[in-house]
Amino acid sequence: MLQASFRGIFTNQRLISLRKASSLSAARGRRAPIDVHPEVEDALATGKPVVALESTIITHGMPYPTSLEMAQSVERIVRSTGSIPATIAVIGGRIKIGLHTAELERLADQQSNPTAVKLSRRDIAAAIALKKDGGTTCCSTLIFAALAGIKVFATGGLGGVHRGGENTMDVSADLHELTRCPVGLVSAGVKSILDIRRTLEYLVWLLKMFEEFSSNSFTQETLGVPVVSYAETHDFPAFYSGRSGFESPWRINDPRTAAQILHTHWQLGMSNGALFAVPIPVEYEAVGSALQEAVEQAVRESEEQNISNLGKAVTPWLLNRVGELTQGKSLASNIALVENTALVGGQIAVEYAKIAG
Ligand code: PSU
Ligand code: MN
Repeated sequence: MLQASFRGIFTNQRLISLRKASSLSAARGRRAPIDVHPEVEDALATGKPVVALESTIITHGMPYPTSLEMAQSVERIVRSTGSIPATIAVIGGRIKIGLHTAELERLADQQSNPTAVKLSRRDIAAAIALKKDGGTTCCSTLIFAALAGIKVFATGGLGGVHRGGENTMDVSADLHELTRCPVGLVSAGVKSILDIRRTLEYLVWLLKMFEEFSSNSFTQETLGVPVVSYAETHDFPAFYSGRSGFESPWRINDPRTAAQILHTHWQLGMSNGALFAVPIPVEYEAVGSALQEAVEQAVRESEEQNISNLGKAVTPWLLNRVGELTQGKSLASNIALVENTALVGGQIAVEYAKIAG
């Protein structure tokens, strides 16, 4: 009865937009320190496509000023698809959903202002209370995108299970966050510094690791995150190269189908996210194997120097070392793959907005 009268008052569309707004307005009601860029606010209120972008790649993933140029170019690419970019970060202890130019510059210029921290879920509250600047990882970008009602997020590489993760227990909080946040994450797979097989097992086939204890192996119990290769084949991409040798359970190759997967997933009330893995553009494939050799060397060095025990410093150290070993070639590939996921993310957000209305 109550539901019927609700239907009478609100159209389905208005109900959906009310629901979208609710967690953000509830957080604002609790006076949480969140600023939404006016352009993003307008897009969210009127159902226009929005793409969330992370900022650890700006503060800790690339050297300045390349980091700034990459961030600006990625925003331009998102715009070229008809979507609105929302780069997410923490500035002076306030969460920013969409950055003004000066904020983006302040965040990127870690040479004159080397204060920004790398923010995962565990760091958010302390960094805000201490009024820090921070780059959001995939994990914290997922949290804030979900809070704002942004449905698509584009980045380079998702975190995952580190090499030797079975001993160090270093598993990025990015993975678990995908089980909590209803956001479609578009990436070039996971960074090749990681253990891709175990990362996929963790996301999709958790029980496969314990096969001897289970007769029905990985079909029953999983973290339940849909992993979809956005490509010609099922191959799960390996960041600098399009193929890791491991397969995703699903494959598609167009934004409309990606949007339909997301829409169906949430229509059914499933509240987790999904991962669309987009291979690096084919012209970068040739340098991919040389880069992978540098990755292997950097990982070996990190083990010899006990860097692999340093928690959140491991990823920036490895990315920087791979950059040194390849004289910047890894940086060019990294930019190309991020720009490519921004393009695909923008296209998916446009299609999603059409379906979800
Ligand atoms: N991929 C990149 N550069 C980066 C990262 C990924 O090319 O800087 C960042 C992302 O923000 C990702 C994070 O969420 O590294 C994972 O770090 P950790 O393993 O500490 O969770
Ligand atoms: Mn890590």
